[in-house]
Amino acid sequence: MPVRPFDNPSAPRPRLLVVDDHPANVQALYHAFAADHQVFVATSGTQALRLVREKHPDLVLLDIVMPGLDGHAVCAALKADPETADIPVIFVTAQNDERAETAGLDAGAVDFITKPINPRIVRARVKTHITLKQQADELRQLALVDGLTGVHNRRSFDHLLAVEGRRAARSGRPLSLLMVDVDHFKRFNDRYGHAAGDECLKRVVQALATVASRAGDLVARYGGEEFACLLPETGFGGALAVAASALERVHGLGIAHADSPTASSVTVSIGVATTDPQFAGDTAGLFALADTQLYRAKQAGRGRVVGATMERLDTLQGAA
Ligand code: GH3
Ligand code: MG
Ligand code: MG
Repeated sequence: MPVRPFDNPSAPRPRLLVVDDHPANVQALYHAFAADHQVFVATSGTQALRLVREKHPDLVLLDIVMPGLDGHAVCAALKADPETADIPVIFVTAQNDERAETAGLDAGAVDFITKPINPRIVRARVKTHITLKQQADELRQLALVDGLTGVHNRRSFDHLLAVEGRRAARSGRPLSLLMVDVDHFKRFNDRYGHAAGDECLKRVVQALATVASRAGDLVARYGGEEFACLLPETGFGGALAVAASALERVHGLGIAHADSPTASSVTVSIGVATTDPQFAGDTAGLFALADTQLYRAKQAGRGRVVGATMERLDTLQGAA
């Protein structure tokens, strides 16, 4: 179980943004947190939005009544932007009525504190909400990362494939997918044991990450001993080159596999698929094509790359 950030002296100090147009209020909050938080200060709504994007605070303490952009508007803007929507906002305001409180919570605030502030109460509430935020971040992260190899898991891959598919359809740029499967891995486990098998998978992933290393490239564990490399803005030739490097890198690891009929050390088979210029975001089609190529690579003797590009839609028209 990871150490809770507040109990860990080496963890970075939580980052707090204090927003209030009155210097006296800013000072009171600053003093309540300066000892064990990194505190940023904004005196207007516009400045607050800019600082959130620059400083990525863990929590925002937000005054409601301010000239110009008020607290409700700032909170709504933060919640409308996926980049900032998860940052907890606590309203700090002199208004002590239920209507204001409800409106604040409706705007997406997690809590409400009234002025004049009681430093101990504000500190306790802030601590609670930062801890909750950090725990939620950790869970989100765990849900997307493969525990053994540290790369994207299948769930994360499915999501990113859809995102990149839409991007490729919009931009008209190609998108390539490599499906990589370790050859005769059952026999590897049978001979060397499951722990050695796990170690082998980790090293294979490292080799894949080395070759699929351009900005935007991603490696995922699709399942068991099967991996995916998604290569945005990469055409068929480039994808085949990456696949050839991956083949070589894995073989170059020199992990002994005495029971493999393919080679004396661990090999992979790779299926490559690339979209065509008319790609309409059919990521299921791209995936199926890569999977078929992987199957063909296995059938053709393993330890090799087989690839294909998606057929142009117009070549299918009139076929019936
Ligand atoms: P092929 O060349 O046709 O791919 O043969 P294969 O033996 O690799 O394929 P098969 O699908 O028959 O077996 C896959 C094996 O991978 C079976 C399973 O025990 C092993 N495996 C799957 N996940 C893990 C894992 O996380 N750790 C270890 N050590 N082994 C795993
Ligand atoms: Mg296999
Ligand atoms: Mg397999």
